[in-house]
Amino acid sequence: MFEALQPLPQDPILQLMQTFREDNRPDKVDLGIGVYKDDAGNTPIMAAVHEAERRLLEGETTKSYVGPAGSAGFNSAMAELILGSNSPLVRDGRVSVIQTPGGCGALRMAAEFLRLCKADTKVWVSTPTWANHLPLLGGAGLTIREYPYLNPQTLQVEFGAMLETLEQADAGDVVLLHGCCHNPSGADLSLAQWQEVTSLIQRKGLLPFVDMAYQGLGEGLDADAAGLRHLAGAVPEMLIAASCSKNFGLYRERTGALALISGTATVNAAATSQLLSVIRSHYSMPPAHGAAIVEAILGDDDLRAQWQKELGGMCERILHLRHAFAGALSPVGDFNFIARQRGMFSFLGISPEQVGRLRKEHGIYMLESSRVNVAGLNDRVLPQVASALREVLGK
Ligand code: PLP
Ligand code: TYF
Repeated sequence: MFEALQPLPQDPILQLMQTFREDNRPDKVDLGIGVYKDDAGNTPIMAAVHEAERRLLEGETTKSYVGPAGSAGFNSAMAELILGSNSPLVRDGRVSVIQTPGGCGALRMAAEFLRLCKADTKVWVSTPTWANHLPLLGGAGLTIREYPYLNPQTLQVEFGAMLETLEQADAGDVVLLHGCCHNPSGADLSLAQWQEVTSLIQRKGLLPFVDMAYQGLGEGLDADAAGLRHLAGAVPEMLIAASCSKNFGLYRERTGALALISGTATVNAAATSQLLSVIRSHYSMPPAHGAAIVEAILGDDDLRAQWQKELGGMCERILHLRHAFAGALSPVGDFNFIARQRGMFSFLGISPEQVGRLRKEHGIYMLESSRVNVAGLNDRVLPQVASALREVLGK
């Protein structure tokens, strides 16, 4: 049965991570995979996470099963993190939050749930979007449609074209939006634009689905969720896939959550029971460790304050690097859009051939699309990257 199978290429992002590891040039620079890095190029465990783990190890008494929804304490802490404290949605029982294996688990379970709601569900995704959205959502049987988002010339949001295309969506279609720190472009909607999209979604009866993978890494925990919260306050139904991979640095622990918002508490109870049944038929229950860490941090004033301070430092470092990078590239061209964008990613807008030269001749790694992870920079390598880019662009 297996003999007919042909080998498939790896995920290009993970492949690039491996190629980078195997490169033994000492001055190589990794701007590829989206993991946060400190000035030394490391992705350290956050101190708050370390401390939470220490406490868990001491206090843990059982490894017995938790259940398909995961930990109730984690789920309510995540509801507050995503929707804000005192959310009327939580108070009215219109939202349930379910612990999932990473943001990917949330995206896939949401897709499976949507297919169960309506077998021929269409989901509109931005052009471009995170490459994994296609297998995660399309693989569950949803039909993928695209709306224009980033103008490839200006590398800015083409909002008019986005709205025009979404006008063509049918009632019941799903619209996937990036909560903040758009991957791969870093170009986010302003709050005024979120408000306009919200009106369109309401008027046309579309179902919003927000992927929130970088809360706290754009401008701050509340600022990054402002658009999402506006939307959640205005529509009857919504889905949110949240990830704790970046903002808690828990990548390999596979920690995330899926929020399901319904029109009434009664509808939400029934919908949640269906979602839990979908989960049971896929992996039964999520892994516990990462969620226990998040729960310990968010449930303790000191640990929470420490985590917020560390996350704030990461966010500030990225903002600093965005300005410094745009400045360092000013002799090469106008890269000021990088300073205006948010989160870890921006496109440089150079060709795959130029990307290849940067890697081969200068040991500078980025995705073929020219997406860079700004967090992979530091003040030391900025001049090196700027001069390599200058050479490759012939400036
Ligand atoms: N969504 C986006 C846009 C991402 O960039 C990522 C990942 O890194 C995720 C979702 C999910 O990440 P994870 O499954 O590691 O939580
Ligand atoms: O876009 C990125 O680089 C991150 C990390 O299969 C990532 O979202 C990349 C590939 C992948 C899972 C996570």
